[in-house]
Amino acid sequence: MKTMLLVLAMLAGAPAWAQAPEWVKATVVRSEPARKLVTLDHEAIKSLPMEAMTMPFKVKDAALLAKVKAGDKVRFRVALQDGEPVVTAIEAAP
Ligand SMILES: [Cu+2]
Repeated sequence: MKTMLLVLAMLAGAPAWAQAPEWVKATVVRSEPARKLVTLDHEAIKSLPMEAMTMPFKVKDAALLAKVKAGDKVRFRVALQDGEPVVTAIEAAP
């Protein structure tokens, strides 16, 4: 029982990014792995929320940008970290 309560307490305290956020469609405008930045022309992001726009995003890891380049149609996941949107996943649109 103690273990169960501990698990529940951990789940309740889990940060927002632990819940898989939605995939959002976008077109890559500029990819800058050296700066851990990617500029995306993105659709509306319900989870933030944010309307469709073109803007630069920080990426969690520069390696995420290894397979994307300007002009690519992609889908990505974004989460708030310290109140700032950060791309946590990005891949070619299916
Ligand atoms: Cu935006």
